[in-house]
Amino acid sequence: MAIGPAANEDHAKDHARLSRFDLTKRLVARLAEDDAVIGGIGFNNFDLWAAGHRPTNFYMLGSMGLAFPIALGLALAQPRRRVVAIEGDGSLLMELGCLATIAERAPKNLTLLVMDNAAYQITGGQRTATHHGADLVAIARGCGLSQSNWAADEQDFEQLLEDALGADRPHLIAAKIDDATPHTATDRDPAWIRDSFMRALGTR
Ligand SMILES: Cc1ncc(C[n+]2csc(CCOP(=O)(O)OP(=O)(O)O)c2C)c(N)n1
Repeated sequence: MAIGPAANEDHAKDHARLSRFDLTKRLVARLAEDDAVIGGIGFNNFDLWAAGHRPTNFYMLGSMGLAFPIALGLALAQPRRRVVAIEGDGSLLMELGCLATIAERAPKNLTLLVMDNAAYQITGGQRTATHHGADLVAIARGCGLSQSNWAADEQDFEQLLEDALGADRPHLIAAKIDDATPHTATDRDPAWIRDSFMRALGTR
C-alpha cells in the first residue's frame, strides 16, 4: 500500500507500512547469541522486549536519541561483537549528529535500524518532521553513511539485514511502519537492565 502525505511521497511512495513488531521478530530470528541490540526510547524497545528478552539486549529508558550513540560506543569497544541499534524517527531527529560521527568512525560491526512512524507515538502521536518530508535515509547518506536504505517490504528488510550483518561497514536500514501499539511494556528497572547487560558483555 502506498503511503504518506504529499510532502512525504517522494521517499515514501511504493513503501508499505510495515509492522515494527514483525520486523523486530525478523531481526531477533537472525541474531547470534552474542550479538548486542540497543533499543531506543519509544515503542521500539517494548517490541524488542516482547520479541523475547536476550541478555545482550539493552533498553534505553528516559533519554531520546541515545540508542545509536550507545551502540557506536559498544561497537568500538568490542569490535568482534556485532551490534544492532533500533531507534524511532522522533528520537533520531533529536540526535542527528551521531550519524556523521558513526560515518566518520565507521565501525564494521554496527547496524542501525530506524522505525519511522512519522510520530512521537509513545507520547501521544504528535507528528515528527518525517511526516512533513524529512527523509532520514537521505540525511544518513548525506552524513556519509552510504549504505543507508529504505526497506520497501518485509523481504527487502530481510535482504538488507543480511547484507548489513555480514558487512564491513555500518549500514542503516529504515522502515516506514504502521501505528500499531506494542502488546507489552519493557520492565522498567534501569539498574537491572544496566547490570544484566554489562554482565552479558563481560564488563561486570
Ligand atoms: C528531551 C526529551 N524530550 C521529550 C521526551 C519525552 N519523550 C519520550 S519518548 C518520546 C517520543 C519518542 O518518539 P520516537 O523515537 O519516534 O518513538 P515512538 O514513540 O514513535 O515509538 C518523547 C517525546 C524525552 N524523554 N526527552
